[in-house]
Amino acid sequence: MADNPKVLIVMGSTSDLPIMREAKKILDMLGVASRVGVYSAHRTPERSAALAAGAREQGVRAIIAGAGAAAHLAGAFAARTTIPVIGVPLAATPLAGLDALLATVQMPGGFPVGTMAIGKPGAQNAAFFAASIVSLEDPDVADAITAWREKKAAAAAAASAELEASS
Ligand code: RP5
Repeated sequence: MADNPKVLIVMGSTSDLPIMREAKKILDMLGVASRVGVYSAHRTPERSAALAAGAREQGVRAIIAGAGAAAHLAGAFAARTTIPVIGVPLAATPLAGLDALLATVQMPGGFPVGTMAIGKPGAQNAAFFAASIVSLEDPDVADAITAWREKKAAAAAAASAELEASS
């Protein structure tokens, strides 16, 4: 666990971890210090509120909040801090994440939650988005994002060259 995390990754339950772990992997790969924890908006509201309220003075630059069902975790964090909050809706009920998506994205004006896609791609993009925020003051992180994209571009071009050569 990082001592001075730039990004907090919070989730409503340990059942969210298999997906939210994807965000941690991306941040580690980009060299962004992060901290992961379970902070429920309804099971542990005071604990969650305290983390949100203290985040700015601890140097945190973005908070990623993943939750399923009537997902109010990201909104609860956005209510208590003015640093960017990024929401990841998770599939935890028979509604397959649509419930969490609508709950996360439909924040009233003034309390924004930058809402990503449902599930794994959302967790991954939440990490890239948080890293982009950190990159505004850390050129090494900007370089790491660029290097990752260049690697992906090279892999796509190589795959195409192989396909074209064999067709
Ligand atoms: C939400 O309820 C959590 O974020 C999780 O996605 C969902 C189910 O939680 P558990 O019952 O698995 O703990 O608060």
